[in-house]
Amino acid sequence: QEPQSARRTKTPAEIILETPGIPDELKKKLLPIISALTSGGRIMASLIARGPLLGITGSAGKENIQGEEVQTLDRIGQDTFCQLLGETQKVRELLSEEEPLPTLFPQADPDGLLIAMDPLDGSSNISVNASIGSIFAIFSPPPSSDRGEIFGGDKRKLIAGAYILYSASTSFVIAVDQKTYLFTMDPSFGGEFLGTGEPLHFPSGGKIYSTNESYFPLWEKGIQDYITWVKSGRKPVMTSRYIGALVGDLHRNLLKGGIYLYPAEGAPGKNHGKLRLLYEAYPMALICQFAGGIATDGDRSILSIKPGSDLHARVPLIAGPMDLVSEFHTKTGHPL
Ligand code: P6P
Repeated sequence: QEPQSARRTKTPAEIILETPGIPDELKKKLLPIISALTSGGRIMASLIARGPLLGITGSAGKENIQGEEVQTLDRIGQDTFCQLLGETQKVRELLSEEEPLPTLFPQADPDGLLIAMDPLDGSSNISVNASIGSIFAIFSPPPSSDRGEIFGGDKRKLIAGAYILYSASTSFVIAVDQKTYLFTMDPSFGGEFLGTGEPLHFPSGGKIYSTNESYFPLWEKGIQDYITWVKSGRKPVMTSRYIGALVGDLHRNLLKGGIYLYPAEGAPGKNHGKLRLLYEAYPMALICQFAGGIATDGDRSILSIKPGSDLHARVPLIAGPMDLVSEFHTKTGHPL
C-alpha cells in the first residue's frame, strides 16, 4: 500500500480544470490537447516497451531535415502525435523536428493553438533500451490580424511546456499557469496518468552536472574552467550524470537538483549548440522556470529569445535550479 503522502489521484485534466489562472476559453482548447498528448504517450510507451519484439527499434533508413538518421519510432511518434493532435480540432499548426514545415489543420478552430514538438527525443537511446522522451511547446496563436505569418510569427505566445519520459515508468510533466506538475502512467489503471497535484520545485544544493564532456575542447575557456572547477575546486564537488536524452537528464535534475549544460561549440557566434529553440529549449525553459529554476543560452534567459524566421533554430542550453545556474553564470563571467 503506497504511503498516503505519495498517493497519486489527480489526472492532468483535473489539474487543468481546477487551475484558476487558466481562462475557460483556453481550458476548452488545452483539455483535448492534453488528452491527445497522454493518449499518444500511452501508445508510444506500449510500442517502445515492445519495440525489440516488433522489430521497430532500428533506423528508418533515411535522414530528417536536421541531417540526423531517422529511427522507425521517430516516424511512428511523428504520425501518432500528428494524428491525435489533428483530431482535437484545437491545433491550427504543428511544427515538428521531423518535418521541415509546420503541418496545417485547416479544419481546426481558427483560434486553435500552435504546437511545436520533438515527437521522440534521444532516439539513439531506443536500440539500447535507455530513456527517451517526447517534448511539446504549446503556443497561443497570434491575433487574427497576424494570421498570415508562418507558425504565428513572433506574435505567438508560449503558454505551456510538456514532456513525456519513457523510462522505468512513463512520466508526463506539464508546466502551465506558473506551476509544473508531474504525473505517472498507471498501466493497471487503463494507462491513466495520475499525480498528487502538488507542483514540482527544484531542490536547492544539488550536486549533479549533466553534459557531454567529449566536446570540452570545443568550448570557450570560461566553460572549460567551470567544468574543471565543479569536479575539483567546488565545495562540495559535483558528480556527472548524462543519459544523452534531454528529457531523461532534465527530469532527474528536476527531482534531485542538477544542472544540464549543452554549451555553444566553437568560436562565439560560430555554432549555436545542438538543441532546438522552439521544441526543446522553450518547453524545458518553461518547465524549469515554473519549478523555481531557469534556462539560459549561457548569456540570457531562453524565454527572452525571440525566434527569428528559422523555425528549427538551435541554441545553447543551460538549465536547472536557480542556485546552480546562477553559480554557472557567475563563474563564467555572465552574472544573471
Ligand atoms: P550529444 C538527443 O539527440 C539530443 O537532442 C538531446 O536529447 C540530448 O540531450 C542531446 O541531443 C545529446 O547530444 O551530442 O551529447 O549526443
